[in-house]
Amino acid sequence: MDERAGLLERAGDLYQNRMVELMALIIREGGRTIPAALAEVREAVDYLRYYALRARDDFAAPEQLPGPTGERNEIALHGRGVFACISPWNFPLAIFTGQIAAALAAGNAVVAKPAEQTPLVAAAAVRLLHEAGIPGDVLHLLPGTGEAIGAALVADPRVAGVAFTGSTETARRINLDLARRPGPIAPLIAETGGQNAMIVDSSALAEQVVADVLTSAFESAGQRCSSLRLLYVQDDIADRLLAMLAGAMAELVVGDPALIATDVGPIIDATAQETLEQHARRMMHEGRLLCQCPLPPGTEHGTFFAPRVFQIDSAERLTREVFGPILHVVRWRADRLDMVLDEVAATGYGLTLGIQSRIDETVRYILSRLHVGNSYVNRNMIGAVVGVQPFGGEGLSGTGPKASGPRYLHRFATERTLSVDTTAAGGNASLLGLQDEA
Ligand code: UN1
Repeated sequence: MDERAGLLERAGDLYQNRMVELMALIIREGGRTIPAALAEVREAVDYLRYYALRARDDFAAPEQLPGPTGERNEIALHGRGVFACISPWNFPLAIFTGQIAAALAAGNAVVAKPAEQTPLVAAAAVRLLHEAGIPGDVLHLLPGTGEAIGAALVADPRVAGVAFTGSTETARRINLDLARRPGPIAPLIAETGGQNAMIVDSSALAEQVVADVLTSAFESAGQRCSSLRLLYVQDDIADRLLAMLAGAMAELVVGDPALIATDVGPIIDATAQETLEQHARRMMHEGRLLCQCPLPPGTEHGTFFAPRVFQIDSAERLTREVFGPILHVVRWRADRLDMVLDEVAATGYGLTLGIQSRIDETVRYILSRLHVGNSYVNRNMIGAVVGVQPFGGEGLSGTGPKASGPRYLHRFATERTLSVDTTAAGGNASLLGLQDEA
């Protein structure tokens, strides 16, 4: 496995050397802003290096296990076979690369199906992985639609496992298709959506909350599964905080992501834009528009959507994840924190959570009540760092284990145990370590 790790590290160096070219593609095809594209290339490099490191640590040699005298036991990790990696358009390089790097590091071959919207970024990435020395028959790029290519891949009994990042509905469909097909029982590693909340009490520092809300809700035009969707503000500070938020939003620049001044780029495509428009129309009836960013000249072409904030009475108004720059605000009374927590829990998702409070007891209480994959206290709630903030949710938000966490690679692998009687005739103690060569 050391050889694989070396190739992944070399790919990391190649990505780094081609940073500008990759960024240009991410901006052009994925609509990401310059800082987001930069962060994405760096994240992809981090995945390559992190999984290489984990493979060296966990996969290099079998682990010897304790047992009675005269007997030796060991356990080793092996690749499962061919992994299908099905990735989203919202991190066309980082998540695409992360899934592939993990599957390869664990000893698998990979068929990678990128999102239909971002095949060029994927092709550039696969070219660099091949250039780094990953053989062509070990890593295949298979662009196409989910309905045709994704479904065919999942249905194929030669596929030994699936890594998927995308919607909860699609993850369910993949799970069903895997269950129905003949062949091996294949694991599904799914990272899906969220209905992510930030809970703000009256002890929070309003200036900090506003900055963190802007980043969490509107960076990447809200098109991250980690993005903030539901802001719960304690009544006592809500008027002041929401006025400050409206002021800050008036300064957000929506436009061409290739311009350094742009804060919020476009929506990925016209279908996604229309879904947001529809949701906004419904919110105009069911909630109250608190503020909306101006759309500057030039944005009438393309798929731009003005970031906006609606006040609603309850999270129950949100029937599904709204993937874009729409923030929902719910005000809560100081004696009703439990109602807030029940409401957030009732969404069934558990991806990211923000807590803004300077009261440790409140923070601890909220954390004890909600079951969420990534919680962030007194900071923004996006941009999990590889190896530092392993990422992924529970419930409707995903299966785990967490991407860039210490146990991720293990799910891509199978375990084999070998037991040898070292006192038996012939003394075959030399068999131990045999799995090294497998
Ligand atoms: C996604 O948006 O599909 O922490 C997941 C973050 C990113 C989210 C990636 N790791 O913002």
